[in-house]
Amino acid sequence: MPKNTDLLTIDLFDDDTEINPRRIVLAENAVILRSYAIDLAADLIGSINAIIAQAPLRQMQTPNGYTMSVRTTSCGALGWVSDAQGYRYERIDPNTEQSWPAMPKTFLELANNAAKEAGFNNFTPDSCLINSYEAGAKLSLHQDKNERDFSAPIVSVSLGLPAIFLFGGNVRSERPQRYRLLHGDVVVWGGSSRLAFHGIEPLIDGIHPLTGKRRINLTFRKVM
Ligand code: MD3
Ligand code: FE
Repeated sequence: MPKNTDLLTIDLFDDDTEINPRRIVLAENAVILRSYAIDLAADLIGSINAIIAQAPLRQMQTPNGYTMSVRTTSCGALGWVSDAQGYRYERIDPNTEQSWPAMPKTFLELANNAAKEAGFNNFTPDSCLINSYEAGAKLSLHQDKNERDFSAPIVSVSLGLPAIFLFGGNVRSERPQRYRLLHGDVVVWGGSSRLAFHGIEPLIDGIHPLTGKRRINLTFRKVM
C-alpha cells in the first residue's frame, strides 16, 4: 500500500508532505503555513478571552449602513473601526472610550516569526484585528487598503472552526480560488498579493474543542 495515503500516519514519513503539506503557495507572496500556530493555540485563545473582556466583540456598521455579521475587536496601539464615516484605524475604542488592550508579546512574536518564514523580515505590527465568526457569518470580497504602508505584509491566524477562504485577484471581477483555513493555520500576504480581493464564505455550524461554536481569526497589520 502506498504509505502516504493513510492520514493517520502523518509525520511518520517524509513524503507525507505530498498529502499534508506544511506550506501552500496561493500566489506570489501569499502562503499558508499549515498548523504553524497549533501549539500556541490554547495560549492565544486565553489571551483573546482576556482582550474581549476589556474590549468586547461588537458588530460594526459598514459605511453603507449594513451591520456586519462578523463580530470584531482589536488589540495593539491601533484598532480597526467601521461606521457611517467609513473604515479606519483609531487609537481609542469608540465603545469603551479607552485605549485598545495591549498586544500580547506572544502575538507579536508569532506574527514576526511567521512573516520571517514567508520572507518578510522585521515585521512589527501595531494592530491586531480579532474577528469572531458564528454559523452563517461571512466576509464579502474586499481589499484591505486602510493601512498606510502596503510594503508590510498582513499575517492571519485561524483558530477554531474551519472556514472557506476566497482568494481573488487584484480586480473584483476575477473569480476567486477557494481554500479551507483550519485551526492553527497562519497565512502571510505581502508584496503583489497585499491588495488582492479576499473574503470568507458563510461559516458552517460546528463545535470546536477550544473555541466552541466559533471561528476566530487574528489579522496582524502594520497600520502606521
Ligand atoms: C489577503 N479577515 O479582517 S484573513 C480581514 O478570516 C479579513 O477573518 C479574513 O479579511 C478572516 O480583513 C481573512 C486572511 C487575509 C487577511 C488580509 C488580507 C487575507 C488577505 C489582505 C490582503 C490579501
Ligand atoms: Fe481583509
